[in-house]
Amino acid sequence: MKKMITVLLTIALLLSSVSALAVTRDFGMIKITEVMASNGETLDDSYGKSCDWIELKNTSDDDIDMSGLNMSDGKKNLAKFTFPEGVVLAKGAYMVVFCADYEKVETLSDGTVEIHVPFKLSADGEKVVLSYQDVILDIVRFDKQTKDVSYALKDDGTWAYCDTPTPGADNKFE
Ligand SMILES: [Ca+2]
Ligand SMILES: [Ca+2]
Repeated sequence: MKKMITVLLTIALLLSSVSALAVTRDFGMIKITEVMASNGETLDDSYGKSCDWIELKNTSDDDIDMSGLNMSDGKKNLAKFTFPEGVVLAKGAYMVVFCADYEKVETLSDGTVEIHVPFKLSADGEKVVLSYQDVILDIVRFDKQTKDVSYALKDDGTWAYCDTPTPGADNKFE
């Protein structure tokens, strides 16, 4: 019986170390995939507000602990928002961040994490920047935006206006 318990404990320890390894902080694998700087009817936050939004994707094969990753709308102040402890983006998953001009990170009743960051996106064009410790990891520059048309990453790595926005899902061009 004692041996059995030891074996089970060993398996439990192995499993916990495996799952710990599966959460990385490989921020270079977090990509900006879609941006909307003039949101009218496309997407509301849980308060019913149509804030501008940024879509991120975890392109790695591991879940990523986002804590410490910075986000901004320019290069002068890279850390307008820093992801707090406890935000994990699952492998292959998308996250939509609302650009609301105030900071709030909360878990909704359905278990999803809703993030509002303290800056807005200008429909006249600006940037979205991901960084860690002053190193820029991903940056997207966009020009003038039209209401409810997103600016989205294509499979070939280029960006284009997209009139079929897909916040939180694979980009789609028609
Ligand atoms: Ca701005
Ligand atoms: Ca999308």
